[in-house]
Amino acid sequence: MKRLAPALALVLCAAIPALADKVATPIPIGIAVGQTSNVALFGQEQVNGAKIAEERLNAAGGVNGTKITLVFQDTAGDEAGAVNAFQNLINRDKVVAIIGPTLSQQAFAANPIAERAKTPVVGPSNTAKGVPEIGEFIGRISAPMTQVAPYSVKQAMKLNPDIKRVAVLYAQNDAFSSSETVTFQDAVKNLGLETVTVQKFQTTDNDFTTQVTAVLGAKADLVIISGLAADSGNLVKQLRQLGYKGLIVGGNGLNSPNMFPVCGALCSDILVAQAYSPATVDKNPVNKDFATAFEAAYKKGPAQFSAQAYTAVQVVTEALAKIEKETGKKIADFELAELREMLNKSLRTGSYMTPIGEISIQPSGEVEQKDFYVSKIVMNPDGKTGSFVLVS
Ligand code: LEU
Repeated sequence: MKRLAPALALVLCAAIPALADKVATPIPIGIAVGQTSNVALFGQEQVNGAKIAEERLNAAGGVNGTKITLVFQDTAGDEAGAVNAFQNLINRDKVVAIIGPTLSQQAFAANPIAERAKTPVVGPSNTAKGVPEIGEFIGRISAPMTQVAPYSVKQAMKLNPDIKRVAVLYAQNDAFSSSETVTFQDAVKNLGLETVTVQKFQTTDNDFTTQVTAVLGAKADLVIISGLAADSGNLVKQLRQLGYKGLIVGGNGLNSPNMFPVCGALCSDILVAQAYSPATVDKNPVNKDFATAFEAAYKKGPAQFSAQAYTAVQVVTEALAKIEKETGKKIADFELAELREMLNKSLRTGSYMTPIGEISIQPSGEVEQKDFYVSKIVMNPDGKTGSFVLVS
């Protein structure tokens, strides 16, 4: 008996922390986005949107009277940063779910950690093919580019029916950009256009002379770019400075007003397909509430990455409320591990009315979204500020 005691104590000690892992209140939801590095051009917008969600949802009662609290962990711009943020949120901050990371490139590295820890992930901006397939606990509310991208090419053809020759450029060191370019190249083919050159670059590049020379040499009348904000902004700038006059279609990485200071006045007229439009406020009261609160807080209208971050927080909060309704038990009375599993299932049931319209998350983790838009960048005379103006 005496000899068994230490073993027993060991077993008990190991068991106690697990038992103690109840869900904390306010209910912690992890936000793992790029708050520093070049990716902060997107991450800042995500933080802004998520903070509005926290404030609005808590003002409306949170999860049936229990508040949520967002726990921010900066992923910076690379895979290691995302892995680190995920580990902290899962093990130290004991969040119920993680919203993030910003880039698909980071998702492929960090999401497997959440998958192993059976912690639900809701991607607020990952658009590459294959992200939900990372695992059972991986979902997203950002529609994949396979669904969104073709709209912008069709719109370019409407604006200039004479388009025939297309130059495609993409960041080859970025997972979403190399996934998105495949979608664009397929769309070009399916629409009967000809790809006259495919040019690669790196997200860290800032001199695009080689690529621009190739585009001009190939006599392209449409340019399609898949990259992140700083690189793509500089690429657009150099295309225009070296004399390219045709239409430009930008992918998801050009869908941010934070790119405006990079290409300045030369950002004008880029066409971008979007999964959010502030223009729906009249028929979508959730968007109206979000956009009004956003504008009051930041003195500017929300863009897509903010709206998607809000949506992700909203979806997690509503899925938590559904669990309470179904079980009659408060979230804080659940053990964390059990709650995380239930939350993952709850996220995938029913639909959500959000600022990006009505959406649902399929059992696979893929989002189902109805409405997409194409906008054109219009820069103001100051050459620094501008807006996305709806064209379809
Ligand atoms: N859609 C991109 C991706 O999946 C991220 C976005 C913030 C440009 O990596």
